[in-house]
Amino acid sequence: MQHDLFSTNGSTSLIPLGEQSAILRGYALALDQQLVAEITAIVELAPWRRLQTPGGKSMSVVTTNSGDFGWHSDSKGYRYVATDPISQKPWPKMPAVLTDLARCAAAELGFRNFEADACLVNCYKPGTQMGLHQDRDEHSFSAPIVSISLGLPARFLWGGKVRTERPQRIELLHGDVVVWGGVDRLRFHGIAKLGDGQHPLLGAQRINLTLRRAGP
Ligand SMILES: O=C(O)CCC(=O)C(=O)O
Repeated sequence: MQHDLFSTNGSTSLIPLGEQSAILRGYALALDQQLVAEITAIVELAPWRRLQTPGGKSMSVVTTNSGDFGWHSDSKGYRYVATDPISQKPWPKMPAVLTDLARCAAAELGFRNFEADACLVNCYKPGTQMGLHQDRDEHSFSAPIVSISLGLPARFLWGGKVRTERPQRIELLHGDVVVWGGVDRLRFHGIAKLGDGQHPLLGAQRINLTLRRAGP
């Protein structure tokens, strides 16, 4: 039972979102300092950048990546790339703590043997947001998405399979992990405008890590 590693304090509860999706409340809490140290190391090698949408708009959040593939957006479209377009080097290696955490969290929802090969790291400052979207740039949709929240609380927008379905708004807290896959894999989701605040570990920001299987 490797996933006991991540819920040793017994504080994790599973809040269902859909048939094959849930919030694992506090699942990553015991690892928060280690995760922040890994993010700091990633950002040293692949600094935060503000991506442009294919239509030329600046994204609200700043991002970076770790793993075999990194999510990128510019005038050529949304896609995964194997090298950082700024440094022309491979993205920083995915830390084992992230692949292990993602595998264990996915298994909690019944998605066995999830091997993430991409981790998109998003940094939100108060006033920034992420609009409703689907994660659909991956090679296949058979693997789930595992999303880790750190820092300031945020309202997660959890929509349906069509953009027009009104999303639920659910609070995500420092240390929460959201998993969605299977019939819920293409649900629209986003983050409402982040409120002001100061988090003891991260200050006035929220960092989100989404672990995906981007390649075959
Ligand atoms: O910040 C979040 O919790 C969600 C991030 C997200 O939807 C994405 O990176 O596709």
